[in-house]
Amino acid sequence: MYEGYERDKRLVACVPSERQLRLQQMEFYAFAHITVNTFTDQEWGDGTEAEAVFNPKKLDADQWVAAIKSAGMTGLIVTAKHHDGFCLWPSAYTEHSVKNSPFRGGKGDVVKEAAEACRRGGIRFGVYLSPWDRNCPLYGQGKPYDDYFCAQMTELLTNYGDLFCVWFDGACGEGPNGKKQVYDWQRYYAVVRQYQPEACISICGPDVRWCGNEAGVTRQSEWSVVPEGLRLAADGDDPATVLSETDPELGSRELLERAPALMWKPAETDVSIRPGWFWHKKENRQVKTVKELTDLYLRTVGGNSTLLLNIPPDADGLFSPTDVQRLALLGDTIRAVFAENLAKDAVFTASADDGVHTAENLREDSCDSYFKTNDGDNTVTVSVKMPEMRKLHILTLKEDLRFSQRIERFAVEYRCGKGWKRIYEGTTVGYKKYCRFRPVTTDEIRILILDSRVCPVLSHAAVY
Ligand code: FUL
Repeated sequence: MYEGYERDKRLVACVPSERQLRLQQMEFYAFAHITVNTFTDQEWGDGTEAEAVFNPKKLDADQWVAAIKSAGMTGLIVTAKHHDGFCLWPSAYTEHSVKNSPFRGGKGDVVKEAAEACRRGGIRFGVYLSPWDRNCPLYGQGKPYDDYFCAQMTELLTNYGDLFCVWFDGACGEGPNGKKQVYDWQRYYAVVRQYQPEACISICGPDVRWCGNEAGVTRQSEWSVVPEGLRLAADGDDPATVLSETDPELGSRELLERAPALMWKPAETDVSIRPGWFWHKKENRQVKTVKELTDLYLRTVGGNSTLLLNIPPDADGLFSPTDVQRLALLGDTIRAVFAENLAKDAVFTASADDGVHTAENLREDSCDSYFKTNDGDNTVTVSVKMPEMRKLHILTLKEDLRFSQRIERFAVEYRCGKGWKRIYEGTTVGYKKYCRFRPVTTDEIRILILDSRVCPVLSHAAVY
């Protein structure tokens, strides 16, 4: 038995659940932040807003879905209840909802309209819920609030079809003298699992973790295997003793070796297309450019994270023209970049394999086949030989996550005359890595896996 066997066993056993894998494969999906804030020009409502302010007269969730799909996104998460406690659906448990607003004459249900539009459009639907509720008088009383929260959640989990995600926000701005509610998380999770076993419980939940910032900043090494017990840092935590989502080294060997147990928890990057999460007229000229969005997409989806991009509906209930246009152009750009895999007809060879899973398995982006070296063999070189000279600027690599996440360091080189030139150096791969480099014209590239925690298992390689 080789050294490190015990550590490897732990790592190899740490793999995604079916629901985690499904969400990862969705890659890129949308957030839509809308509530009373859209009408009061706030980012955080305080719960005293009159229901009467909520009136998105032209709300058209099909317009949202069309724009979302034009960018290539696969799902939508709507803020069913934000910190202000206003419910976008006619909850039976509070008066603070759409039912007492002028929206659709008090007969409206934004959650329903969004869920149905997603179904019509063939994309997945999910809900955002803020446990912090600044309107509910029970907030801070413990179980009575948990009862209220679970009852509302049950409405959302049972009346709107299949959900791909329940997104629990961790924010709470009560401050030192504010109300203190100790959430019964285990109970919340049990309710979600009972009614929507396929849904991921994200952020304040076991399935998906926050990337650690809201600015679209990505880590160079993004790991889905992280120490168990990782959590959002709370007020009063000693940063030296709490491992939080914001730790830049999350998932490093050092941290894993110290961790009593490991867990699979992939990163999600949540970021808004505008400076704020909610729509503000004054930000109409601050919509992220197509260049910024493309870069964000390539860094996140191609950096072992999913991308959750927020597009806030305006006071009419529509995505603004600029946002709609940027999304369509983003989709066009992504489709153009990945239009043709130039390694489709290449010959794949490797310096070694395990005798069964050869490098040829890298050609198809498929979950059924993979390339693997022998146990204990943590470095390998894979060559991709094309039938002619081609101009390339991106290499896509994917690990087969059913075998955990293993690669720690790699490089990419291209044939240049009789020699090789290095064009890229990377660390983690994970679900997907987009290696971007200045365009080169060549007929062969090679991928050098320079270090891996356990023998590498790759599922796909492609060039564009
Ligand atoms: C944060 C909230 O405070 C923001 O308003 C927004 O909903 C963002 C996605 O999460 O914690």
